[in-house]
Amino acid sequence: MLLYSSRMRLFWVALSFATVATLLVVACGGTPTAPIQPGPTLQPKPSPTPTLTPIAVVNVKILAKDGKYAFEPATLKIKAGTQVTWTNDSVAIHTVTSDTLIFNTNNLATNQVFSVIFTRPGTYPYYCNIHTYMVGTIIVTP
Ligand SMILES: [Cu+2]
Repeated sequence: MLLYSSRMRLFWVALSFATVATLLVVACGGTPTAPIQPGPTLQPKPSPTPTLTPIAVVNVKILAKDGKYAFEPATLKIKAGTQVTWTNDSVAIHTVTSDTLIFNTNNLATNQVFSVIFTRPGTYPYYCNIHTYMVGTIIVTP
């Protein structure tokens, strides 16, 4: 009698394990019952921003200096609304890449230019993605 009851308990234990295992398989491999989440809705394309007219244009040269490439001037203080134009005056390829990626260029070949109009006061550090020692900062005051 004791043996039978013990076997019965084993049976039930085994059965419940089997049930749990079945549920797990269904949970893992079955089709999800939750509705499929729709992908992010497409945002309407923003209308083109009106062309800003800068209050001034300041140039930064990308050049070779003391055997290294550099942004010249490396630190530039400007008023909000000023356009900064970088010109690659070296024979190498460079980028002008914001640390926070608010602006970034493709590779700038010799004599290629890149411009940004800075409208918001703040400090904007940037670097060259090819020569990461090349760094610069634009400081924009109100
Ligand atoms: Cu560079």
